[in-house]
Amino acid sequence: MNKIVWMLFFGCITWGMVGCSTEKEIRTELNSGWQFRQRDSGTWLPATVPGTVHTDLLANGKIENPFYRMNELQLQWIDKKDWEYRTEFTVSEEIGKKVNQRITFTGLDTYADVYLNGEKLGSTDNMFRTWRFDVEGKLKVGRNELHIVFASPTLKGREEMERYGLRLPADNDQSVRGEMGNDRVSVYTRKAPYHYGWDWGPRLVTSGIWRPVILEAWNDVKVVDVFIRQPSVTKEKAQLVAEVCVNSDKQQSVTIAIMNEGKMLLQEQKELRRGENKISIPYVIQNPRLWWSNGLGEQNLYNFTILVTSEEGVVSEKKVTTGLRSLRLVREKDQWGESFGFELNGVPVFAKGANAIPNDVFLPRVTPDLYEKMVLDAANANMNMIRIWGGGIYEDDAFFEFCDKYGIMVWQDFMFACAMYPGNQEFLDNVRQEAIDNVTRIRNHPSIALWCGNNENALAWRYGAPGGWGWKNAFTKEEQDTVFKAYYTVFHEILPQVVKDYTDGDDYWPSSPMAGPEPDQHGLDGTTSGDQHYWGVWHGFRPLESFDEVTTRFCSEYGFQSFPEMSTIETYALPEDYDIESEVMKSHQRSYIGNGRILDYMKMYYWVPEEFEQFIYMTHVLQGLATKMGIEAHRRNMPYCMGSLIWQINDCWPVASWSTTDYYHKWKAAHYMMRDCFKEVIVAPKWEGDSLAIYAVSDRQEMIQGRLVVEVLDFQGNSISSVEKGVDVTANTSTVLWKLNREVLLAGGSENEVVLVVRLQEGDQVLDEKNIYFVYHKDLDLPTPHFSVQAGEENDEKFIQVSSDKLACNVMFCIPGESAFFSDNYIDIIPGRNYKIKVDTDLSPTQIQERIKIRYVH
Ligand code: BMA
Repeated sequence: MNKIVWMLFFGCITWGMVGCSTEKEIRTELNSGWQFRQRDSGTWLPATVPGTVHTDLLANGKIENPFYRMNELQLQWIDKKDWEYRTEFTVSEEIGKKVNQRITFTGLDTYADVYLNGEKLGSTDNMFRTWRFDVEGKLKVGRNELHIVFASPTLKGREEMERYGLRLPADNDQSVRGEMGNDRVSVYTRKAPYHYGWDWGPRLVTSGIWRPVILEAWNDVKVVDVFIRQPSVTKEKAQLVAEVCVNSDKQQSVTIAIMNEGKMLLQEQKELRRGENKISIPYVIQNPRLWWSNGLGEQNLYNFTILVTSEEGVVSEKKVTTGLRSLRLVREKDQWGESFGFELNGVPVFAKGANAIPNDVFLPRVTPDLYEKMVLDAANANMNMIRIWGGGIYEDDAFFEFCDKYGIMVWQDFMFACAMYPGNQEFLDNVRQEAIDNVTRIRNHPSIALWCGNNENALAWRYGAPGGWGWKNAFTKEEQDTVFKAYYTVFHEILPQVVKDYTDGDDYWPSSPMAGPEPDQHGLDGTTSGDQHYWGVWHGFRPLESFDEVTTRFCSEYGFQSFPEMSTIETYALPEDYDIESEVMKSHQRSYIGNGRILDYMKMYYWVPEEFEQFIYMTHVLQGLATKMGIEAHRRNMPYCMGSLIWQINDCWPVASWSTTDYYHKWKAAHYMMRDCFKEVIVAPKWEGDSLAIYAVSDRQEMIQGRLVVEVLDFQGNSISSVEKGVDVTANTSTVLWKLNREVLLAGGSENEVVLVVRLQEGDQVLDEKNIYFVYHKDLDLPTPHFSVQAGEENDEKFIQVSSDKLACNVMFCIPGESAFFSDNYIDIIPGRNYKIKVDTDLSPTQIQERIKIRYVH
């Protein structure tokens, strides 16, 4: 064994024992001992890093809970002030001896001056960027002080606006609430747009050190980055290229090794130059274990380690976890226009999923556990895709790790939404660097499916054509050209170039929605090509049935609001506020049409209960119905339509919104219904004139030979008519299995007093079952049911067994004051059947039995 190989061998043993900490590199976080205060005034108070000014003020008892009642309004002064943070830390002799020393701020929100031991390291102006400062000669062995001064983001934003000279549109910026008059300053600052308010979000414009601070020290070699490119991946062979970026202080010879789970894949000797070295190392993995999305197969991951060994032993290393797959957006001309769908390892995948916003307005509160909960909520609802929407943030690494783990593909927007942005060189350079930082950070995740320029900017501007949101009217022709030039530069030049240069040929889509990137398609919502945000339901007040009338190749947004459940309302409102028109409830409803829309749709399909809690429950039922109708319409329309992403899976505070799980990640009715409608195989019956058309939609790769059973029951559970037949369910598409005549099915029964049960079976296994009605619920003669509920426990699992003497619709179970999770909820209960539902709770069966509460549609 020659010397280098020996060292490598030794390095690997060390790695096996202590988690591959090389002796040479030191990395430590500087997140403790921080204090903060309003700039130049008051006493220093303890601060949490990562954190925000708002959460630090809250922790010190200086402000009330911003989410409670209307406290938000009292807190608008915070973003008009400057704030400062400081900490002391000790540097060891060992660090002091290193040639290279660097402090990295992985997230500063936003305008900050950074000082080390009184000396200015630099200024920052983008919360999405990573800020690295070389501190050799400034860092001392012993005591050091970091001091960061944050300028008011809103006042600085106003300065930037004035400097730019054009007042750009930003419809969701709640400037008046923020005591900024009509100064919508959000777009001039590279900071999460939703901090300035949205139609589901408060206006709480934070400042702070929102991601960790890291001190690194090393001697002459450091692996700065590794990107595992995947030029070709099939089930026989993965051809990979490790793009390794190594910094070296001198010209020297090193060995670079790639290991997989402790096993050496290859090693190569390389000559390093002084400075940055970009090294490409091709390698092959035979018969790779491919990465699949949820429902299609396993989420196999590979843990690669890149080790650099010099004369001195292992000097630097980096670990990369990735999955091997080929994943692309397919846009091909077809008989209808142009397709828009994802293909994973050669399989066309219908994208089932949701849009996501940040999980909190105060971002550092989003722990890895919360990310896992959110991604699991998606996976457990049979989703395979999440769109990270452009008004939030580029999420933490943890989010992407969980997406990799649970098979959730990510549609990643860049952070621009519902606005136009400046085009001065400084801004453009800032955006370019932001894109490089984030693309580089997350590009190894196999879950990344698409990069998208922005949310709805093109649609809203609709350059060179009528329509849009009327923004152009505020500008002269010359100004319009300036605004559009800035748009074009960012979304058609800078961002696609970064995606091209820094990824492995990943797909880029300039804006969501759009019919196509060509100039004549600019800003058109796609129907025969591209993607679509279908807001005819809700914003357009069209009936829920219109989901079926409008064609879409990929529905990247649609949704329907509801209130959060009662236990969540109780966290922000008092009983005296329990009226949706009260000031407090209204301030937790940010859609200006929200309450009215909910009421109008409720009257269309149900009726409006007088009692507050029953009304809140009915909003869930209504949202569930809309969600079901949307998903079924999209899936029925497969393969014309290849995606259905609901707006939105989560909330950033407790609020009435389109979310299917609320701020506390509680499942609303819509989330349960989504789980059912996103199953691998569904029946999706639909009235078409006088017939019931029974569709089956299958994501399975093989044909299913099944049995379809259709039964009409009265509300006491008696059979009125029943038919069945053998059916072939075609693989990976939608098929009409049967068309049945309405009158024949009714067999003389009353349409207001019957339920139709459609069941698809494979052998004895029920693949799916749906209840549908001949008329809207508001026209049903619903009886008063009497329930029997028995709680029990089996193998440490609690459950309830429920039955009813008469039909009951959308039966909801809850245990007030407990966060019990019911495996099924909001279900129709058919008389004569017994429903066994698991209950995740610490309560005993007796306590469940005593405290369970039931609601149903009446
Ligand atoms: C969509 C989103 C958001 C908004 C939602 C509901 O188009 O992109 O801007 O919250 O509509 O209005």
